[in-house]
Amino acid sequence: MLRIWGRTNSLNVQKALMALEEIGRPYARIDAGLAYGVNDTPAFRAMNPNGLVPVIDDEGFVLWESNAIVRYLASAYAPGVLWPLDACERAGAERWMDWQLTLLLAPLNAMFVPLVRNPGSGDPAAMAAARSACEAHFAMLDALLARQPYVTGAAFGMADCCIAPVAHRWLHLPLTRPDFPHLEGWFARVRARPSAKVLELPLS
Ligand SMILES: N[C@@H](CCC(=O)N[C@@H](CS)C(=O)NCC(=O)O)C(=O)O
Repeated sequence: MLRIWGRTNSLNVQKALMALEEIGRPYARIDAGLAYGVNDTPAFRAMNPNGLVPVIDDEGFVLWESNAIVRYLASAYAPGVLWPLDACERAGAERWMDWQLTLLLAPLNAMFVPLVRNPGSGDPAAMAAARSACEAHFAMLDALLARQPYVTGAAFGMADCCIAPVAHRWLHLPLTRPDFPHLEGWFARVRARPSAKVLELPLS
């Protein structure tokens, strides 16, 4: 059976869990990271030398990096469903996945950590800058979702698995947000999917 290592409150783990739920492949999850430890053991580092979650082991195929995991699961088990077969649609989806990792995540974390994980730990100026970066980034996503129903394209797909956990954090941070109706409409559609149960826990 496929195994996945990672604590459920990690957004990177949630991406992979969402993809697993979508493809319907049975899996066993092993708690790892932060209070659970495990990710600092030699056995774990033999799988992922970064010592980070998530990691999957699919019948001997070990893979780390959340977006790579989502791409693997989508292409191996859901071609034409999570994984767009059209090269342009697939590249368009991958662009938003890369954008999430390279541009969206850092400012989101710069707010999430001081607001939720280590309350009061943030520098106010850095938090203000992170907040305006997040607002600008989510405005881009809102504009995309005004033109198409899902981040992946016409149907729910791999990019939605990668961005939903980040949007979930943003939409539940204890702060006042600009009105992004298309983002919120998309998130409501995503949240109605059975796979979104992996997001249904308080931010921590
Ligand atoms: N780029 C990596 C980042 C992985 C990462 O930063 N994982 C965090 C959790 S979100 C982690 O393992 N932190 C250490 C810990 O939980 O102990 C990915 O997308 O998989």
